[in-house]
Amino acid sequence: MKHEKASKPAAKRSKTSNRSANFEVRKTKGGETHQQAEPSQLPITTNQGLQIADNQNSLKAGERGPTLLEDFIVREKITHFDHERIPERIVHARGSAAHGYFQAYGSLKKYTKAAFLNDPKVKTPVFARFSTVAGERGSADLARDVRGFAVKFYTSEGNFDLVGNNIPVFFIQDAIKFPDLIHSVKIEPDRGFPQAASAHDTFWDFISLMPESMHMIMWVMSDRAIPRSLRMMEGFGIHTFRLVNEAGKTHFVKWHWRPKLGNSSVLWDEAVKINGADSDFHRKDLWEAIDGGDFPEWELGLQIFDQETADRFEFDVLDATKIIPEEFVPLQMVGKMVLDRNPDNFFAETEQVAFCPSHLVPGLDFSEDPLLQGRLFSYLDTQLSRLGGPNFHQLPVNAPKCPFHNLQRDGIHQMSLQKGRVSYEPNSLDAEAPRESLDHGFQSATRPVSGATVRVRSESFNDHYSQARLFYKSITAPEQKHLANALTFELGKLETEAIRLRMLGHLQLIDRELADTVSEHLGVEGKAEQITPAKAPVDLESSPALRLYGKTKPTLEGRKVGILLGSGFDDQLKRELATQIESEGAKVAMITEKIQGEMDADGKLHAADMALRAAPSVLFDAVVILAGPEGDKKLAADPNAQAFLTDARRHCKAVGFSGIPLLAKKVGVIEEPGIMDLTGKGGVKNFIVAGKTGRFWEREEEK
Ligand code: HDE
Repeated sequence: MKHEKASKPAAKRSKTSNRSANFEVRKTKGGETHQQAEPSQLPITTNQGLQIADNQNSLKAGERGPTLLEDFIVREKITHFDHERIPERIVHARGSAAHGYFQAYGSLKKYTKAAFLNDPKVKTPVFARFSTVAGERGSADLARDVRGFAVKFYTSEGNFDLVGNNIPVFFIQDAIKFPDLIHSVKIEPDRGFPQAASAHDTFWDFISLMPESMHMIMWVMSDRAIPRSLRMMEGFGIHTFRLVNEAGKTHFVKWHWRPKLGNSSVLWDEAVKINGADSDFHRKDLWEAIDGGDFPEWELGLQIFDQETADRFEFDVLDATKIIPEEFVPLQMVGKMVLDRNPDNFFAETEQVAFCPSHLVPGLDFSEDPLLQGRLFSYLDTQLSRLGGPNFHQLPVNAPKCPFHNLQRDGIHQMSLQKGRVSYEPNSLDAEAPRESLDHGFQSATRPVSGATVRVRSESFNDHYSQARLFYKSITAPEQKHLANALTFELGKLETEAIRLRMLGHLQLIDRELADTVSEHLGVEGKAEQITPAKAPVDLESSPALRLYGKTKPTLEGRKVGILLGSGFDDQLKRELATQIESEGAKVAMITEKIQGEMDADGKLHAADMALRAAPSVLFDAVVILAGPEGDKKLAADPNAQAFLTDARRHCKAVGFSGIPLLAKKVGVIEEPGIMDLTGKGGVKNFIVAGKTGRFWEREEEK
C-alpha cells in the first residue's frame, strides 16, 4: 500500500491544472477519447497492479453485444465503487475538518503532567472536525443545531481527543437518555422528515418531558445555533474533567476554545436563505480561508478548580446541564490552536477520523459525570461498525504520531505485519516484546468511590431552571429577541397543541417575559400548562461572558464584503474600498449583473467574481453598491438588486453607496444607522468602521 506524502502548505498549493494537456489523446473508431500515459506518468492499473489499456469500454461479445462476466476489470472497478460509502455517523454526520497544530503558552506543571500542555516549544499536530448533530451527511450547513467541535491532539504521549461542542452544556444528564434524545430530533422514522431540523413534534415532545434539557434549549434557540462561520464560534469540552500533576494531585477542569476572529452568528432569515443559495456555506468558508492562507485560530482556556471550590457551588459539577460562570472561575488561557492545512482527501480524513473521549494521555483524567461515563463506551463501540472493525486506529488520520506497540493481534483490516511468535504478556521468549511502563504509563487518578449500586439521579442534579434563566438574563437584548423568535418558529411548527402548551409552561419557569412574548407571538396567551419544578428556580447573578456579542473588539477580519457594481461606477472609489477592506483582513467579492463584468465610468470593463443572481447579500457580512446614473437606474429596476439591498438592510448589515441612488429610494432606504454614502469625505473610512461593528440591531424590524 502506497501513501501519498503530506501536501504542501495550503497557501502555496497550486490550482488544479488541466492534466489532459500532458497526455497523448487518442480517439478510437467509436469516437471516445483515450488519454495515454507518457513514460513519466503513472499508468492506471487494477488493484492487483495490472496496467489497463482501455478505461472506456467493457468487454463485450461483439461490438454491440452484451458485456461478458469475464470482464474482471469492469467488475473490480464497479464492485469497488459499489462499496465506496461507509455508514454515516449516527450523530454529527455532516462535518468539515482541517489539520493544524496546538502550542502551549507556557508550563502547566502545577496542575498536569501532560506533555503537550507543558512545553511552549512543541507544536502538537491536531486534526479538528466541526459538525452539525441532527442532519445527515449531505444536509445543509446552516441548520439550527449544536455544532460539534472535536479535536484530536497527536501528542508525544499518545492521542488525546477533546470531543466537544460549541455550546457549553448538554440536553441530558445521563447517557442512558442519549438514544431517546437523538431519535426524537432526527427524521421521524415513519415519514423520513424533517431533515436537519428540530422544529417537529417528536423533538419537542421529548424535550417538554425532560425538564433537565431547558438550559440547553435556551442555547440552542439562541444565535449560537446558527454560526456565521466555523471559524467564529467557541468550543467547549462541556463535562468536568480532571488534571493530574506529577505528584498525583488532581484538579477539576473545564475546557474552552475561544476564536481569534470573535463570535459571529447569522439571523434565522439569513440561515434559511444561505441554505438555499449555498448549502455548503460553512464547509466552503473553512476550506477557502485555509486555502488562502487565513489560518483560523482559537485560544484554549481552562477553568481549573479544586474540590473545595466545587463543593461551594449550588449545582453539581458532574451535571453536564450546568456551566461554571466565568465570573466564579475565570479562564486561564494556556495555548492556541491554528488550523493551517486542508485535508488531502475528504473521505480518508474527515469521514474516517474516529474521535473517542476515552482517548486520554497521562496528566488527564475523567470525572464521574454520568453523561461522560456513557460516552467513554459509545465512541469506541460506534467506530467498530462505522469503520468496520477493531483496527481503525491504523488509518493514517487516526494513528498516533508517537510509536505504539502492543500484543493485540489480527482482526479485520489488519494493516500491520505483526512479527514473531509471542503475542502474550508476561513472556520470557521475546526480550523485545512491549512491556508495562510504571513510570510513564497512564495511571488513573485515585479517587474515593463508595455507595450501593443504585439507579437514581442525584438530588444535586435537580435544579433545571435557574441556569436557563441565568442564560436568558445574561445575553444582549437582540439575542433575547432572536431566541424568542426561534422558539416561536419551532413551537409554531408543531402539530400537537399539548406539546406547545407544555413547553410554554417550562418557559414560564425560566422567564415570565420570554414566555409571554412567545405566547403572544403564537396567539396562545394564558393557555400554558402549569409545570411544577422539582426544585424552584432562583435568580443568579448575571454572567456577561455568556453573551455572543460585545465580548471581542469589533473587526472585519475573516469577513467578506460584497460590492455590487452597476455600469458607470467610479473605479477610483472601488479601488479605495477594496484596498481598505483587504487591509482589515477581509475578503472582497465583486458582483455584477452578468458574470462577464461591468463597465466603469470610463467605459473600461471590470471582471466579476460572482453574478448577482448567484450572490444574494446573505452571503456577505457587509455590502456596497457602486453605480453611475445609468447603472443605478438599471439596478433600481432589477428585482435581484432590490432583494440584495432589502436583505442587507433587514439583516442589519453595513451598507455603502455611491451617492443616494435610485435603488435605495426604490427599496425605501434613506438614512439609517450603518447605511451610508461613500462619496463624501471620510466615506470609505466610515464604512470600514461600520463594517467592523457588524450589525446595527437598532434597524431590526422584527418584533
Ligand atoms: Fe457524541 N457521539 N455522544 N456528544 N459526539 C458521537 O461518535 C454520544 C455528546 C460529539 O467529528 C458518535 O464517532 C453519546 C456530548 C461530537 O467525528 C457517538 C452521548 C458531546 C461528535 C456519540 C454523546 C458530544 C460526536 C457518533 C451521551 C459534547 C462528532 C459518531 C452520553 C461534549 C465527532 C462517533 C466527529 C459523535 C455518542 C453526547 C460531542 C454515537 C452516547 C455531551 C463532536 O459515539
